[in-house]
Amino acid sequence: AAAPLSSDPRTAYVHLFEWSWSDIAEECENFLGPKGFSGVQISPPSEHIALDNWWARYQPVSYQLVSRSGDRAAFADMVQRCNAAGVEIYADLVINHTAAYGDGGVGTAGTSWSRKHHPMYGPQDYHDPCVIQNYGDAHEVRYCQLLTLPDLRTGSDYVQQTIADYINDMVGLGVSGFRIDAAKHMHPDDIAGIMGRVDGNPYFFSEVIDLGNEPIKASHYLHLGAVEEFKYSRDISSRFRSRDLAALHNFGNHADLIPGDQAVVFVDNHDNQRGHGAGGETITYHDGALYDLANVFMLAWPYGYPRLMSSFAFDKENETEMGPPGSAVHGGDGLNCFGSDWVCEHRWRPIANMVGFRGAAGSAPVQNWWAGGRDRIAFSRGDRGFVVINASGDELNERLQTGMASGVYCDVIDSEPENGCSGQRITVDSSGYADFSVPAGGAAAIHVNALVDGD
Ligand code: QV4
Ligand code: CA
Repeated sequence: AAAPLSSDPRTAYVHLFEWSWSDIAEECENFLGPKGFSGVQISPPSEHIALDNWWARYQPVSYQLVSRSGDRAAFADMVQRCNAAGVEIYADLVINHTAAYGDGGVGTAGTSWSRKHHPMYGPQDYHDPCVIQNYGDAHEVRYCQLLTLPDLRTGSDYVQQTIADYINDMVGLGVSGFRIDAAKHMHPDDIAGIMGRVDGNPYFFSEVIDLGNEPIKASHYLHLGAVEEFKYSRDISSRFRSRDLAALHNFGNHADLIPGDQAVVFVDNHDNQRGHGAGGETITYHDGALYDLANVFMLAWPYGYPRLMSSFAFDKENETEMGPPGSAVHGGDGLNCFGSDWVCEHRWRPIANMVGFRGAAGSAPVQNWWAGGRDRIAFSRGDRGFVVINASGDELNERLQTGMASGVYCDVIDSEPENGCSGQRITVDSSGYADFSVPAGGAAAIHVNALVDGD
């Protein structure tokens, strides 16, 4: 049941990693809706092992909607309020396995569990034990355990129906889509069997880490919906790290990547920002302005459905397992972002305002491509918007063809168009040219919905 994205008005969504349901509800109303975000990926909502580490969320104990992020009532309230703000909720579905850590305990809803003994499952519902060692063996990847996580018999009618009941419970509450965690570790036919039991037509996207060197490919999952394109994450980081922007002129447009209308794209995710999953040279919030630039490019470029990462702060060397801060994001003193334990990358102005750019650009094609050396680029999206990215160490001063109608536009990287545009303004002349001064490591962007003064 693939919901095609090409004709949808979806712009970009944000993974509010480990945010509470009440914080997400407020963020939908106060920020995401007004700024034109189309969705939120939430942390896995089911009961999980009681452990402070973030990865506890990926060890389900039961399918009750009672987690560190909140209880069922808070979950239902979030979904309803986000939907009312025009923001879809995408739940992270951990269905390949159940809990392992400590071999038993009491979950976040108070459920006692032990290995392969849960309210909804018994030992008969799991594959025979073996541990994945060789990612070159597709059968092993699917029928053996990821780490020590007991591997569900996802081909069985009972397991498929139990998982579908969990999904349908959330669909009934208004959830619009689902990330299929560890999809690589389930046969596509098993996932299709689950989807065949699902109500409605939610938006599914599969996590299949395919960097081209394993037998299981992202393309094997495209008939099920969208797929997270990890090659995009790898390539955008390597281009921006090496300041090789001129090479981006055809980005995403080669046979190696999955079709853009089925690709979920991102600079970093909750795994590779901390060296789990496919990591390496991934650019993250730790990289500061370079992270802004990579996200500005992603949001301006017409390939895939962009997912922004919104992190909590951690020390890259010593805190990769650490769980979220105890404090709320929306506390008594207002928003607890910026310089706090919540990083809120999605609120960094260049990133946040480029979501509006993406909405304004719609399906307009890339035109007016300009490259000034390797590390400075600019392009338009038809006559809907124009962006300049300067990854060099020097200020950029250029007169460029924007492809846009004449007028005075707000530079949305520099200020808020909806608040009178206190920052830099860009004047496009009657032949489409404008003068740009862009600081070293900075960007500038204008679009049709940020017109201060038309002719
Ligand atoms: C450990 C040892 C074992 C040992 C065992 C003893 O590693 O060798 O035998 O303890 O109990 C956690 C711990 C891990 C622990 C395991 C079992 O980190 O050390 O085993 O639990 O208790 C997240 C984390 C994992 C975490 C897991 C479950 O990244 O570290 O494991 O949650 O809590 C591949 C997959 C891809 C996957 C990626 C990380 O193809 O699907 O690895 N990505 C997704 C999620 C990811 C999540 C999972 C899958 C699992 O994005 O966040 O893993 O649901 O590339
Ligand atoms: Ca499996």
